[in-house]
Amino acid sequence: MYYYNKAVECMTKQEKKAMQSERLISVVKRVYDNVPAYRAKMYEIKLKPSDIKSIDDLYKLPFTTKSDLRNNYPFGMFASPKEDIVRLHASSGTTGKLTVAGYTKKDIDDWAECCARALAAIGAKKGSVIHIAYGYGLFTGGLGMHYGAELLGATAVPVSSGNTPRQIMLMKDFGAEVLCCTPSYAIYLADEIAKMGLTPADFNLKSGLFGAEPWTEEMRQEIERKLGIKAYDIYGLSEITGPGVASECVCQSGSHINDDLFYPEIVSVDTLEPLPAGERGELVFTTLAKEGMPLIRYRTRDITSLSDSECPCGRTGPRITRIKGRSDDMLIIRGVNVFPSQIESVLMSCDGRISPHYHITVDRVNNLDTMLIEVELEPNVAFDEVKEVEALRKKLAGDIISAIGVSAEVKFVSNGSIRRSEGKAVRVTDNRKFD
Ligand code: DLL
Repeated sequence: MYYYNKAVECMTKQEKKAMQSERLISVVKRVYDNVPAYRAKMYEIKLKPSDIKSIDDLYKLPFTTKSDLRNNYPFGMFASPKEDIVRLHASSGTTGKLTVAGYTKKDIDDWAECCARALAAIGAKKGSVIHIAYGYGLFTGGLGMHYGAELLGATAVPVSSGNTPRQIMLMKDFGAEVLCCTPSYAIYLADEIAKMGLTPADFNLKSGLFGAEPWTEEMRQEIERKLGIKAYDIYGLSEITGPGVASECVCQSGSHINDDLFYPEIVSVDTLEPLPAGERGELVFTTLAKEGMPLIRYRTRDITSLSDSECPCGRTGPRITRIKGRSDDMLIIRGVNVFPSQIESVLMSCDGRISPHYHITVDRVNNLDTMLIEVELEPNVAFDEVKEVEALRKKLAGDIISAIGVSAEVKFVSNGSIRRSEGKAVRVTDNRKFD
């Protein structure tokens, strides 16, 4: 096992709690003194910073949502003077205004450490070549991993996204050991590598840190098989910091949260009451050490559960299970909640001939919700007879009903017709009008 900062990553629960309590007291004071929006929220519920005496008092504090960020666009949530902000990032999301994040020098250092921890946890070290194909720019993926790689002493290759043939050439020629990109782009890269007549043996790749979008266990197996590597999950969001809020170790049993910096809660989506470990709900974070834009009980909208069972790696922080999807990209189809990731699981476990390239279109015809799943078959799949294709299509449709309780029309589409993405894949088109 390898750690970047073992003292913190393997700290006892009591030591961690003392650290978290001390940090919470200080961050609450910081936002109360410097962010009018927080002072107003606390004033409304008659809460003073002195009422927060330990991490156990967290539940007394109000939640923060994306609307708070939007209402205070662009810099209204900052708790540091403008001249101390050394970096801005922003995330577009799928709707509305950008949400902006501001970082002080110390925030950038802490974030770099999170990414260094993530890389170290999967075996990267000084000298490892890290191919960073996350976008560089306002999106946090590229620069986040970049600073982490450099802090670790590894060799960062800042390829950014796009120009796939060049990516493949550089990965091969520079001897990349770790690939960092979205899981959907990893599959795309793998398919392009195969098309070029290359195999995993032509590369020096050992592992990948994949995140920025929901993916499934089946997708992990597919990436591992096609690229001949170990595929690990990395989670984060720009409001909290960027990649590295949590990430997997070699045990592949959930992402360890850097809870010395980001305190997690899981709350019920309906009641917002905190839920115990193991129960699925919305992930909420309180930043414990951020200066630029500290956030208190920030509702991520990501649906997951916490696990505090022991991990063989020795890290003591709680882990999040794979993100199931977002409460706001959850589809409600004929009254049933459906996450695109559930459909992906079915597609990928039904038959080895189905590719991970799919698109879901939801519509409303005569007041009834309909769902069309267009999916490509693996390249070079040949059927002897048309009825075989039809049988596979029927099997898939049957598996979907049994798994999610909603029927869908399944259509096999020609290879390459599903739009490929170099960043976050767009999996769903919802044509229903709700207003
Ligand atoms: O996606 C940061 C990031 C970059 C994470 C590179 C990992 C790797 P945003 O653009 O602000 O930041 O989007 C954050 O993406 O709330 C989740 O809904 C989703 N997301 C991020 N990582 C994962 C993951 C970056 N591993 C939003 N699994 C989050 C599932 C993820 N969803």
